[in-house]
Amino acid sequence: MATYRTKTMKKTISILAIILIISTLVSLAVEPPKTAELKIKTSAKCGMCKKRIERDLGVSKGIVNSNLNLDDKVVTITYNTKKTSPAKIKEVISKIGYDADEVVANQKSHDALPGCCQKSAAAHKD
Ligand SMILES: [Cu+2]
Repeated sequence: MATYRTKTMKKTISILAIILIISTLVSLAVEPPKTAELKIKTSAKCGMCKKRIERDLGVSKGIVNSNLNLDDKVVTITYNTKKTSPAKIKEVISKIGYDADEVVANQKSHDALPGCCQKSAAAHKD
């Protein structure tokens, strides 16, 4: 009788373990990717601005990838939606010293940029 009970328990435990493993695998497979893409218009002027913005975004929480197009000054950002948000990202760009859509550049950071990178500078690429 005792052996029978032990066997049944072992069976129950292994069935429960299998159910647990399967449900974990299913939930992992169903989870949608946590990244989204975002385009932000900036006040970047040149290649230095591009490098500066991409570098600083690169070390910011939740940013997976960023690429600034110098033709239209739009930075395309891939970010982790669980770790950051469009509002936070715009705030980061403002703190680097650049306008980010409706968020105006942090004045102190902007004024600390090289002259050719400031908003009053004439348009140029390098
Ligand atoms: Cu610049």
